[in-house]
Amino acid sequence: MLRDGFLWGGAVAAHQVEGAFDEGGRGLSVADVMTAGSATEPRRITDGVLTGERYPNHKGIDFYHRYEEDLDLFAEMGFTCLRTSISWSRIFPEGDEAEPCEEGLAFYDRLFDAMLARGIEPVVTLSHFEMPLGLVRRYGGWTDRRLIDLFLRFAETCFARYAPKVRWWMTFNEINNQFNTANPIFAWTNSGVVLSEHDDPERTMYQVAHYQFVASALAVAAAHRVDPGLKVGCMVAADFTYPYSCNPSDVLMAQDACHSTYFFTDVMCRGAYPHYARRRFEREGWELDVTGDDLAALAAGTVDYIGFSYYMSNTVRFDHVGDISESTAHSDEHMVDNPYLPQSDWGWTIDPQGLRYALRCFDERYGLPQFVVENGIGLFEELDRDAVEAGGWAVEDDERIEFLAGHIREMEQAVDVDGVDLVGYTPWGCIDLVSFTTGEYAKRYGFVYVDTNDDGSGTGDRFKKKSFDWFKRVIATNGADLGDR
Ligand code: P53
Repeated sequence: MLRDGFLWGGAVAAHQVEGAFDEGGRGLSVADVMTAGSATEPRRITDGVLTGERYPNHKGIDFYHRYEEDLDLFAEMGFTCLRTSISWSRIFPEGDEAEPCEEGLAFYDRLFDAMLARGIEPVVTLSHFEMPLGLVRRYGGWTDRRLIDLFLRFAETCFARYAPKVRWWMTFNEINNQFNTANPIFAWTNSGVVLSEHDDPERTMYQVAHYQFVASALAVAAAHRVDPGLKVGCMVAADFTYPYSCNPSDVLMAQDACHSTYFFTDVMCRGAYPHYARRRFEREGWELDVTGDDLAALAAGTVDYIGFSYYMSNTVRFDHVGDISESTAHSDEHMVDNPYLPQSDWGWTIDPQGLRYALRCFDERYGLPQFVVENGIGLFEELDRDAVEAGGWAVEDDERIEFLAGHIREMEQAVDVDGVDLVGYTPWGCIDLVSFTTGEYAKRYGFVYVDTNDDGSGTGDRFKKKSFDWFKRVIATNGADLGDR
């Protein structure tokens, strides 16, 4: 049984839903210079906003203006929480102003008040893939140590303003994703860095990660100074890696691959660098900019819980070397398809048991509370207008219901059988939004369909899918009725 008061909801991020990119005094963010792509064509990062290019995040799903209506739908499903992020450039348009933008702060006051009025608790990520572009232009993003203080100013401003309304926080979304060197948008959105422009991209990655660790730890301590009851978590992408076979070379390679997640959780949960990382820095001869004060800050700012996204598992085979340049699914040349598991239309492996595996891995290693803050499947879907006219569902998304039910069942096993301390579950893209990796509307995740298409057509109106009623029942029974059997 999931605990009483288990947090059921959904997850979105400011840049993928809000739109209104130039309203309310907002400055440009790194997400505003990413073009639209597709499953086969990568998004590009342009030098500023160029005419003739299409930037889907400028419009999102217009949540900035339509959030009341969306929150009504979430409340109807019975959400007890909603995860979203604060657009940093709404609060500090260029990133380094001395004072925050009151209009931006007021928007999130209205949004959080509207959630609370409906019994929906806000769960907030400070930096979800969108730092102010000004910080990239003037500081080179997170390669500059001064970003620590600028982030802290942003974090402290948010804690002080919203503490009574927002109890659950996370610092950096999927902080480990920037180690995915196959696709430049990861380091760009996390850190404002184009890794290929650096002589030693890996060293640069570790340096920016270090500054973010310090910033995150200082933010945890700052939140607790404002109110010891605030819960601040890390947020990592928990796509763990399996060995392709019982060949010990595959097993060791998979263990190494898991370090790309553990490296981040080790530092943020334990407050110190793990041995394997320090050895690596020595071996490579990297003299990273790490001070004694930094290390003290890490130790004093360990997180209260582990927030993580789970979409898929990975599999590696030591004697396989593949071409990953065109792949949105494989981020490492040793990755192979798992012969036991199906895949989504975007090549993402479907593996419900992998969620239980992730929960157990974190529990055994840290024993901290956990929060599944993203999980879901992107599908191609079409609005069934006739069905809607007849009072039915916009889409019969049985595949999504099956996917989510399977994952919730494994999550319940992790709680009931394995004793994992699980706080809540917020499926990704509870309302259709702009995909991060491809910039498409066509990759849909929602319980709610949004009538906006990649060719610019659509009314922007919202419609319930079959999964809407299904998830409502799941929440009403606290996960007992998964309705798929
Ligand atoms: P989209 C993997 C690869 C890319 C992004 O992704 C990811 C992950 C998860 O391990 O991150 C999250 O929209 C991210 C969201 C994003 C979501 O996955 O490309 O936190 O912002 O939208 C889904 O299908």
